[in-house]
Amino acid sequence: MLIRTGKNGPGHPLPSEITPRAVLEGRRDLMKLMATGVAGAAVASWAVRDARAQAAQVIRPGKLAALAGVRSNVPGAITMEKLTSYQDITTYNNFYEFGTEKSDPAENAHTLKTSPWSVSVEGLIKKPARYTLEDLVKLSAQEDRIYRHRCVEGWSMVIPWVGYSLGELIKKVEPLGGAKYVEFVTLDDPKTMPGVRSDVLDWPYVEGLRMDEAMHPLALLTFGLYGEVLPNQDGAPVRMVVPWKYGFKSGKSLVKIRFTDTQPVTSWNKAAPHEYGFYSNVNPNVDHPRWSQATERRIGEGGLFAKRRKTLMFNGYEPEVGQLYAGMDLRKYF
Ligand SMILES: Nc1nc2c(c(=O)[nH]1)N[C@H]1C(S)=C(S)[C@@H](COP(=O)(O)O)O[C@H]1N2
Ligand SMILES: [Mo]
Repeated sequence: MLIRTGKNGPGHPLPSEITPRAVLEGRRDLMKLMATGVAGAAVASWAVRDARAQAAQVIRPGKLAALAGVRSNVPGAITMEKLTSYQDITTYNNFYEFGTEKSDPAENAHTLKTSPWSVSVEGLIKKPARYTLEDLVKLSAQEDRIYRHRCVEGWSMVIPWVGYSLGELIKKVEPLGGAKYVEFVTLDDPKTMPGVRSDVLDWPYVEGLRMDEAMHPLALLTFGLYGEVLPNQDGAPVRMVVPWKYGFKSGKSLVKIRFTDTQPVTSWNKAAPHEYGFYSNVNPNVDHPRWSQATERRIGEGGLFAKRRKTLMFNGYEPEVGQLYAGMDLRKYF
């Protein structure tokens, strides 16, 4: 985000073309998970079935029927806007551990080893534990959620995720009175992640939320998209999705969730404190020091001259999350 001079120009979409290798890797992971009985990671529902036809190459209807999931009952968790194509969601990524070009993660993330995987849940809680991915997947019922996704760079997508509210996990581990924040630490493995040898950021990539934000039902612990397990480039095997905040708040490939009494030191805030605040709520009224945040370009909508959309307060989730910030000066706490 700091350095934005992609070969297609900043934020310009790649040609809509499936990356065969990425698709194959995704399929293989799904099969692996199903073999270990963790089929819950991949669920689908009628809500996304039509749009999923776009990704027919990667989907085996027989398997998916057996995995039929549920839509969400969480208010705001489904938008009826047109879904961004599977191709765009899986070839236009930010995942600096695999390079800083939008096309790098789809090309490089096949080296990520997502099994075995575990997530350490620790800090100010009564029940610290290391969860295997399999246990984490089964901890609560998986839901389909269709969220808007707004990157701080000025582009957006609409993505059908699969997961459950992070709050379900938080309740299980019983936070202590002093727990005020949650820190998310993601994988830092120089052997499989070429990008962590660069010094664009201090690794590992760290993000954080205030406890009430983390407990909000829209904050999604995410295992899949488009009814498939997450492709590596989208943060396999487990990531956060916080739809009312800029995309960088949603850490990929999580290995640790830590409960703290002090505000976590987050990667982008540390790298450029005047540009990226801790809160980073989507806010069209507070510009980035180097560009406006008032509008956005929806990936997949036309070419260079497609009309930009107005960015909505809290990315359109103000009815659901506005109360979390009542009385706060959102210019100061950007
Ligand atoms: N570990 C890690 N997580 C990350 C990032 C990253 O570079 N590393 N990029 C963030 C940014 S800037 C965005 S916009 C989203 C992109 O998610 P997507 O590629 O699935 O759309 O991931 C976020 N999570
Ligand atoms: Mo982003």
